[in-house]
Amino acid sequence: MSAPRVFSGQEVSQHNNRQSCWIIVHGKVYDVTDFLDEHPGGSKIILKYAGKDATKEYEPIHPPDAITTNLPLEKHLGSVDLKTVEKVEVVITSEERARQERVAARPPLSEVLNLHDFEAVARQVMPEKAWAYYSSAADDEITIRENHAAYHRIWFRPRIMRNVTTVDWSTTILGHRSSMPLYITATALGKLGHPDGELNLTRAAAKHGVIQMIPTLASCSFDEIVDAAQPGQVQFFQLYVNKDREITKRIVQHAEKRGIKGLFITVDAPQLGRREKDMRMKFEADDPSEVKKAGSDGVDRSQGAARAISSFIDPGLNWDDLKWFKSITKMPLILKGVQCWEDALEAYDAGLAGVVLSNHGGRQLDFARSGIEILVEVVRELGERRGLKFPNEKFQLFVDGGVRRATDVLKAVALGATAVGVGRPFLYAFSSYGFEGVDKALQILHDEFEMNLRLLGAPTIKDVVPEMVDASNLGIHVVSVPSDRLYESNYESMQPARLRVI
Ligand code: 173
Repeated sequence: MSAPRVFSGQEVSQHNNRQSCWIIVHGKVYDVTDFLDEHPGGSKIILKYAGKDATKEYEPIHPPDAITTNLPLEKHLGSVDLKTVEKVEVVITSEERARQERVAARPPLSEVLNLHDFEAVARQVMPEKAWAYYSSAADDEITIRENHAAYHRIWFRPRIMRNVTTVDWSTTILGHRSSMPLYITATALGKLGHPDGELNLTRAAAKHGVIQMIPTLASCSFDEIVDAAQPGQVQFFQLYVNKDREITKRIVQHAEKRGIKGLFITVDAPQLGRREKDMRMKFEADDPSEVKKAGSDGVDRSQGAARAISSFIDPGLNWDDLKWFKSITKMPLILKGVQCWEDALEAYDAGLAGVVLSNHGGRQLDFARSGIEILVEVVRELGERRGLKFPNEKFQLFVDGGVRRATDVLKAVALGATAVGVGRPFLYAFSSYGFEGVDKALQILHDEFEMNLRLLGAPTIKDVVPEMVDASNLGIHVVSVPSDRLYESNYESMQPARLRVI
């Protein structure tokens, strides 16, 4: 084999058009001419970087190996002498300057008192597109709000005169110790919020003894995230099932080999939901002539970042596939995105290790019910039909969506959940403050658990029992509740279509 070629920036820059399109990513030169029309995000964005260094644009939305696994080897042309590459001119707009000023004016972490605060800061300091992507939810965004609001329909029945000198909120999840009944759930594209992406979560999870669920669509590679873990640190893996089952098999078996302790198969996203806040953002960011050309580059670019990169997900996934999953891995299998007792029962009967009662953070089917509401019916029906008691070691119930306080977690635990997944608040924490933000978010939760266990009269998590909550209103969707001012002031109104500035 001949030694890889080293190009000069000048040479690469000649290939700056549709007929011959080379790009530089992480110091390597790729010929993407034939790939232009296959790029899930459309050809236009690649052509913008034709002949140039695309690393900055590429990094947040692609796992590092995306090019190497998708582009035939003969298109890997060699490397480039980076000293000779002209820097891509970054135009700092007045909006960006204003944003950077807001970043500098972030409150110190000592003034961040709760998880809502991270959201309030993130909304102001994150780049607009990243904020739109993380915060968006399906259609009219009714379910995302319901996820949080549902917790308002559950009230406590605390016990008094119990010795709560010492309280302990640690537990076990799928047999693994966790310092609290909570895990960091999978969320895609971490580098949109911070250059270290998901590694912020790995490091904070290690420090606090909580479990991180690694997403299929992380910005960091799977191996980077596993490598960043401390010896003995437990990680789960969230799987989007690829239409090509050989790829799925490779991913799953690799995860198992790397020591992943639970496989959470996402079952609520055969097609990605419409996140209009995200879509509108992408649309507005392009130049006005784009309106006429939408779709002309082979991809409907108005669909937002997530849809563009999700076309590999298999909508054909069905119950018959579970046998196959069992044949390729010994990891415990959990379905993530179960939304009624009938499917929870089917998962139990299929011998799975558990289910996550979830509507994907309100990002999929609008008017899907909250996980906490589904929990109550699952506990009731699986109790009646299979004699199960929850929390249950053999078949564990998890809930995610809308959790902002330890009291939310304790409500779910009282109602039978083993643990609760938290996603966006940690994204907002690292987008605003990096690792220290996630560290602080977890410390806030520890403090909230300690106080709330005392006030509930529950020395340990096992003492948080169904009798400690009144969930009788949970299924009634229209009840008057005191408004949640922190949450409501962060929650952004959706925008209708606007006239263009000509
Ligand atoms: O909710 C999401 O945004 C999500 O799960 C996803 C799916 C595919 C690509 C990117 C994100």
